[in-house]
Amino acid sequence: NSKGFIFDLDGVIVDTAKYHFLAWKKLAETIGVTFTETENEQLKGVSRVRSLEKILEWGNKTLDQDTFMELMARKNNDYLAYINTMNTSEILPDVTRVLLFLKEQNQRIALGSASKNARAILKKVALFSNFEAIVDGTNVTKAKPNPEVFLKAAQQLGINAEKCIVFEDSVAGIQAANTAGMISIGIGNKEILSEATYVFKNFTEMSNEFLLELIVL
Ligand code: B16
Ligand code: MG
Repeated sequence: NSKGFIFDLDGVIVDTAKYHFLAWKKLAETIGVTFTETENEQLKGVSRVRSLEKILEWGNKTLDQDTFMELMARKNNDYLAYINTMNTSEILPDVTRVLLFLKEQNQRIALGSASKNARAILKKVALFSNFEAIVDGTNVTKAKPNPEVFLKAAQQLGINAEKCIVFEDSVAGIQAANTAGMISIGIGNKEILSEATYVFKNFTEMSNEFLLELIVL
């Protein structure tokens, strides 16, 4: 009895949103746009291109295509400098316990992330080998809430969508999981993630008994 457990990366396994924030803030300042933590919240789960488009919208700016591409590259370089400092201490609480428990129960584990840097991040926090399948920003053409990322992950695992469970911190990601016909588990705020099948503040609140129920479901 094997289910497919699909994890989002940023906000579920690690908190890289703080590094995205620092890198986008620096970039926004160079073009005279203010960028706040509240705005950063709205970029969670959103692709790199769409993130810069939104920042420009908020700041009422337009850029030619070349400058747009150059700024995205600059942001990513700054972001990668932060990623380079990461180690296992940045794995969010109880993520490792959940991954090991699922593995022990012979469950299938995949990553479903919008980030093009997902593989690099997983390697920095030494979790790369825990994932049988990795679908990230380099493999998908349609961003969450489109279910493509999770459907591809299920396909790579060889598990039917209705036998998959998705852990997500963004509203768009929960919607993507629901549209894919998967069980969605929100990690974060109950009010914000109200469309999820279940919501937990973080993995420390999620017991092994609960995981077993998902497995036998
Ligand atoms: P990159 P997730 C997402 O990761 C982040 O939440 C989002 O803020 C970021 O813009 C996006 O990845 C793209 O990241 O610039 O590294 O390609 O939550 O889908 O794991
Ligand atoms: Mg996320």
